Amino acid sequence: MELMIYLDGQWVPKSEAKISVFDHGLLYGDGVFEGIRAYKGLVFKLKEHITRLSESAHTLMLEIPMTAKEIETAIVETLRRNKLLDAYIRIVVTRGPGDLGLDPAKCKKATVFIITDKIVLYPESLYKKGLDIITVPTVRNLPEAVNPSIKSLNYLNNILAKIEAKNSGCMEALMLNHQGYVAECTGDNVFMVRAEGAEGKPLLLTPPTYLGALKGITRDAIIELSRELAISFEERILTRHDLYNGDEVFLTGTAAEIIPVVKIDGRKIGPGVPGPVTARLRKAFNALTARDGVRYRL
Ligand code: PXG
Repeated sequence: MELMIYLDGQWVPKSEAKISVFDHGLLYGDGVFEGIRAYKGLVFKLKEHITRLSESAHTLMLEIPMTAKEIETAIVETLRRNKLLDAYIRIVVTRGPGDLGLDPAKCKKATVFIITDKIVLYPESLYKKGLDIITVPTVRNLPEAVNPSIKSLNYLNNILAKIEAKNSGCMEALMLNHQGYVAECTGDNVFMVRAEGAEGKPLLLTPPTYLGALKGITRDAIIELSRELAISFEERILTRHDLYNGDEVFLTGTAAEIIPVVKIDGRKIGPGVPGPVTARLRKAFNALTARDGVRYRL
């Protein structure tokens, strides 16, 4: 059976799911999106993703022609039609078809589509071995320009960083902000763990998102889980030096979930193997995705 795609209120086979070449999502990257996951019939953090989609659209003054409830129903129905219990969900809202000028006022109606499919970002072996990442020259977008908190269709900043990492033989890029502080990776937030204080208890750290990062929903989930597991947590401005000298580093994102990092710019992180705090958080995250979410049946 061909994959069914939700497109502007209807479900159409993948081969027929087409949008106009005049759509400003394509002409200008004018639009917003979300990447969501379903685990065994539970859509993880669906409300949070819809809220972020609405907030991104609000900032762009892009009117989504659906209510939050309608979006939720359309997502679940797309999963059902494709008989998917475990899936990666992509919802995209573009400015819609207009003319060749960039004025969004010429676009009369937003285009909405939903794809439900599978995604494999990194091979399973890398979750056991850990990633080797590299800092790239392209800095993360300035919040004063295109704020990284907007999950827009304009991903060239991240794509340039990804190209630079791959040119250097790494699968992922560490992006700094314009001041040289750690921002995030191309599709993931960054965390580190280090022993601090007299007792040397592990402290979990991640940079504040105002430095130039997406407010990741996986990031929020990890912060929530650190509380449950009584792991101390702090948002802190971080440099590359801080990361190099961490005991553990890991990345979080809907697609990648929790993936350990064992090398940055040639520097081994801790002993150079995935660490125990990362392992505990990964386990807790897997348990969370197995119990928490919007339930649906096929
Ligand atoms: N930073 C950026 C720039 C992202 O794009 C994250 C952080 C993590 O956010 P969440 O809310 O997912 O924890 C993202 C999300 C892909 C893909 O196709 C990328 C993301 C999500 C889904 C798919 O590479 N990035």
